[in-house]
This record gives sequence, structure tokens and C-alpha cells, in this order.
Amino acid sequence: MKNKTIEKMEQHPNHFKKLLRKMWEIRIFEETLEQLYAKNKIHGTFHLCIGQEAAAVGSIACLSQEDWIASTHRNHGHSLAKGTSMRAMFAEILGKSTGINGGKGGSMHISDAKNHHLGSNGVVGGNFPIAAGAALSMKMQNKKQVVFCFAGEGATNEGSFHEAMNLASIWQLPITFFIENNQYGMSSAFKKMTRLDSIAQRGSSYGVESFSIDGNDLMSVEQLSKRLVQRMRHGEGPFLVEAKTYRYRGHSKSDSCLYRSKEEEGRQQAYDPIRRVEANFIESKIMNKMDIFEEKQIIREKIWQLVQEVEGDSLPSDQELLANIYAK
Ligand SMILES: Cc1ncc(C[n+]2csc(CCOP(=O)(O)OP(=O)(O)O)c2C)c(N)n1
Repeated sequence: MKNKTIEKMEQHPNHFKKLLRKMWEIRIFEETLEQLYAKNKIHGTFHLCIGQEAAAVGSIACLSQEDWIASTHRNHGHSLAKGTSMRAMFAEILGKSTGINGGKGGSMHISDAKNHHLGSNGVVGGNFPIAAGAALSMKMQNKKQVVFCFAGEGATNEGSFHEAMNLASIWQLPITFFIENNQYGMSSAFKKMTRLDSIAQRGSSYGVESFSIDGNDLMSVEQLSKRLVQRMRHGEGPFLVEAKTYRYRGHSKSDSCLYRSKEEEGRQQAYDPIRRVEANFIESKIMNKMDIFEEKQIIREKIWQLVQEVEGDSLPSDQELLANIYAK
């Protein structure tokens, strides 16, 4: 008997191809950043979401362009999934004037008002009140738009998380706090930083309906997110989601992961969110191994072309560097 995931993919092959393509784009975008960094072309650090792509793609696929997201220092997946231009992101990270923020913010400050992306945030937990404020604004204006606030499990130890959850709960705001539990906050293992088994348990203190799911399973992420978006559009909310996942790379570029074993990292490869969808595609004959290889190759080539183009862009002028620093 076929499993439900395969059946669903066979019914909607183009939809799932679109989602898989987005996951490939995110991964290849980040692998390209690693290569550029190794060539000393990127100044400053960045935080990769390699291994966490299903959480970003499965959830944001359920939002409209008008819905809002708020992201973190680990924002590339969320930003690309929400529709931020890859070119403008490369340019930003390479410090070019054509960057999404004129090349002055870098990886940790990608924001994109046009695509209703409230911004990434280098302050852990800094996005919870911003996102709750956006949800309050939607509610006060009787708008149907909803907010997804992304954060890591470490951020739920910050006071801002608890304050935002409480306010969102008493005001019944259309917001989902989407927590990607990638098992580590820098070098601190989740299990050492809380005595709870799941971040979802935190919702009960605030009367917030909460869920814990396999964040590396694209289908589970999408199905739950779709339900929550529908419910929020009908006046329900807030919600808390723990999406269990794993970050394959170090916390940032300066981290060589000495706090965890190679065996653990190896075991986690079996749950790679991208390889799981590829395996489903092969089983359901939506794509074969060669199709997958070729499609990824095409994306890789396009991305390198883009990088070459961006490398030719100019750096911000002295005047541009000083623009938009102070409010007028
Ligand atoms: C308020 C604040 N405290 C500490 C830091 C340093 N810091 C940056 S990322 C990070 C860990 C965050 O862990 P988590 O929220 O689980 O997100 P992840 O990095 O796993 O995606 C810390 C402590 C910071 N940027 N801001």
C-alpha cells in the first residue's frame, strides 16, 4: 500500500516540484555563500539554515504575499521562501550598493517590506514583539493578513518571547510563533538549557494552542501551517509550533562544532529534508535520479551566473553609506 505522502505528491506533482525547487535554491544559495566566504569575498559572518529548509518552505508556502513574516539571524531560507530577490540578497551579503539594504546591513539584516518581510534580527528574541505588534495592527485594522514569527528554540528562553506570547494570547492575535528547534543555541544543547521535552509545552502557560512536528518533513510542516493560516484568517490565534530539525553546519562561520560528535551529525543526515522529498519523488516516479541531478545542476549554474553579475556591481558610494542612517 502507498503511503499518504506519496499519494499526495502524485496528486499534486507540480506543487511539490515547486516546493522542492525552492528548497534546492535555498541550499545551493547557502553552499555558494560558503564558497564565496572561503575565497575571502564576504566580510562578516552569516548563519546557515542548511538542513532546515523544509521548515521555511513548507510554512511560508501557505502564506500570501500580503501576509507578514519576521525572521532571525538565520534568515536566508525564510527570506528566499517569502520571495525576496536572490540577487538582492547576494548583493547585500557581498556589500554592494544593489543589495536589498544598499549593502549596509549584510546577512543578519535582510528585510523586504515589499514582500511583507518585517526583517531579520541579530538580537535573539528581538523579533517576537515586532511580530506581535504587526499582528495587533492587522487585527485593529480588521485585515485578514496573518503573521508568522520564526525563531530558534534558544530564543524561547528570552523574556521577549514570554511577553509576546502573553500579549498575543490575551489579545487573540493572528500570529503563529514558529520555533525551529534545531537542537542547539550556539554551542548550548537544547536538552541542557531547558527541562522540558518540547518547546510546545511552553504554550500551555499562556493558553496558546501548541503543536510539535517533524520540521524536516515538508508535508507535515505544510499541512499544519495551512490549517493554522485558515484558522487565523477566521479570527483564531495565536499558535505556537515547534518544528524539530537540525542545523548541519556550525552556528556561524567561526564555529567548528566541537560540542557535538561526528556520529551525531552523521545520524542526522538520514533525516535530511531535501533528500526525503527526492526519495519520495523517485518512488512516485515524479522525477528520476537523473532529472534531479540535472535540475540541481541548472540551479547551480544559474546561481553562479548571478554571483558573477553581482560581483561586477559597485560598492556603496560615500554618500550612499551615510544615507538612511538617522531618521529625519
Ligand atoms: C539578545 C542576544 N543574546 C545573545 C546573542 C548571541 N547569540 C546569537 S545567536 C544565539 C543563539 C540563538 O539560538 P536559537 O535561538 O536556538 O537560534 P539558532 O541559532 O539555533 O537558529 C546567541 C546566543 C544575541 N545575538 N542576542
